Amino acid sequence: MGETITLLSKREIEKMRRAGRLAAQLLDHLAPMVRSGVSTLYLNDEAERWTQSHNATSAPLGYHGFPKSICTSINEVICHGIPNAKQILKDGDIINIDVTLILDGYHGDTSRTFFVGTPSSKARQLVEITEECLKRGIAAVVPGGRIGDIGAAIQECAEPCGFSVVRDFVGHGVSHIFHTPPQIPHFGQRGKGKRIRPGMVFTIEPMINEGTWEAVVLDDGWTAITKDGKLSAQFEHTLAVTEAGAEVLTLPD
Ligand code: EYF
Ligand code: CO
Repeated sequence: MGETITLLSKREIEKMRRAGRLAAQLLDHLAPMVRSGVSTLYLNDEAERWTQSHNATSAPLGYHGFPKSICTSINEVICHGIPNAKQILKDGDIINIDVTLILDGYHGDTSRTFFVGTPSSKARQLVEITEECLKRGIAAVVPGGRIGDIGAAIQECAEPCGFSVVRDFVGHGVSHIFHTPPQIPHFGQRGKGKRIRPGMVFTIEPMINEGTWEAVVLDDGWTAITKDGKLSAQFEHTLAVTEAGAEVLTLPD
């Protein structure tokens, strides 16, 4: 028994493709604005303006009461950082920008971690390995395989480098609904978990930490930070399972 995983039709996947492409284009639009001296509220407001101008809406705004249009997670923030006028980017920061937009009723959910100016060598290594973790997770998406294969591939990429995989936040099914089954843990065992089937659409969004994997949520009720205050990085794609493997939906073109 368990929760039902909805398989999307070809028509629905085409709508997810359009939403995913637009979400990736939004990140491309924001990328040159990630500079020292810029506030995270500026990035938020630019994302909101650009999204509306493309006939789409920002899914995070008001979702479970979330107060802004995007998540901006700097340095030790794992995820769900809230944009703020007083939070100014500075040289050496790393920042994850997580966008989800709704186009024609369907969601595109993607994030990248950016460098502000010149990163430390540890920050560069963490961000590069986190992006590689996402690629290895996507490569593990094979019809007939198991969801545990994805997390196992990610753990095998992160942990030999001395990094840890966040447990408390996971990837998710996504469609006309922002978060649906299945959950996609970024840790696990090969051959365990639900079977991966064509028509499934879900995100993989590994959060990889420099130190402990443990997270703490701040008093604002949203912002998750590393328990030891060390760095965290994240990359995310939305993908559709096909007969051949995974089609990444959140590429810019
Ligand atoms: C209920 C939110 C709800 N949740 C998830 C709401 O999947 C996401 N990004 O890839 C994702 C993005 C956002 C999000 C933005 C706002 N929320 C946040 C934190 C806790 C919570 O509990
Ligand atoms: Co997501």
